[in-house]
Amino acid sequence: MSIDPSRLVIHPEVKLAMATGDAVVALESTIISHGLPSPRNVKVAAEIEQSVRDGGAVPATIAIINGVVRVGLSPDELQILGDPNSNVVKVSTRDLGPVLASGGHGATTVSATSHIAHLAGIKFFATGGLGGVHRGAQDTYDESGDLVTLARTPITVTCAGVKSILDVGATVERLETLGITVVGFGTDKFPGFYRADSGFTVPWRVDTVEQAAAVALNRDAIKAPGAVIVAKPVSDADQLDLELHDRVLAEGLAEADRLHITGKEVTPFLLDWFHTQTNNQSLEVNVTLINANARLAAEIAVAAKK
Ligand code: PSU
Ligand code: MN
Repeated sequence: MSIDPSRLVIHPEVKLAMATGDAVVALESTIISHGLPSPRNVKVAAEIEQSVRDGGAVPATIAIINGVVRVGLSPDELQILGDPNSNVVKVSTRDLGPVLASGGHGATTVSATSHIAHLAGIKFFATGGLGGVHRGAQDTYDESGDLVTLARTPITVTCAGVKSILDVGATVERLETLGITVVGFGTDKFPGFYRADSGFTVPWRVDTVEQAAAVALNRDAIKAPGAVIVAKPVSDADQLDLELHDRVLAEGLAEADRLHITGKEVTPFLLDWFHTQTNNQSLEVNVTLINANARLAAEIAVAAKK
């Protein structure tokens, strides 16, 4: 596939890795610009890339810088994304055209990152949590664009499930309807991001990176159109205290409602609420799990090339 080089630039290290058949893992940038507080976000962005390297793969963080999609970023570009004063737009797939046309900066969500990674030929992607069906969606229709993109994008995404700020049961149902493969990594439970067990189950389970790679390779062989989600729970020891979690969640949902927060602002608002209201305990869980996911995605990508 030929890509217009004035619109999309693949970092030389990523290009070389792909040309030589080395493992590459895509990373999203919304988590940097809109999911984690500054200045910690820039440090975490570098740590996540290191976790991919520790797992034996080359990281390709994806974002839009000055109206150009970048697959693989320089430290300066990570800095721009993490700076609250750089006017970075949250970019889902539908926002790609307008943000490129504007010449501005954009942080890509799971949706836009999956699309770009697939376009660039990258098969593995690690993130913290997917977007999903919001609570009250039966009235608001608020369902993340992540789900429909994952329904049509053959990529393997390692994540810790979805956050309990969402309607987890409805999200699990939509993943099924949309034909998105879900496998638990070492678990039969659908992970709940801050908590290891969301209370819902997964339809498939793998226990090794070779088994996860086999699912991805067989999906490719049969050209199933949708994504494979490898759902890895945070360890029991690292998860957020249940009582704290439930209290902060209830208060955050009530506050979002009171402030009439809607649309793409809902997720960043609730993430920030969790971080401030738990005294950053949720932040530590978030950082721990994203690094674990990045490393696992790299190991699966390595296993897939054997
Ligand atoms: N869930 C998280 N952390 C995040 C996000 C989701 O636990 O940072 C980000 C991801 O980039 C995801 C996006 O793709 O939020 C979904 O936003 P929305 O619900 O507006 O589609
Ligand atoms: Mn939404």
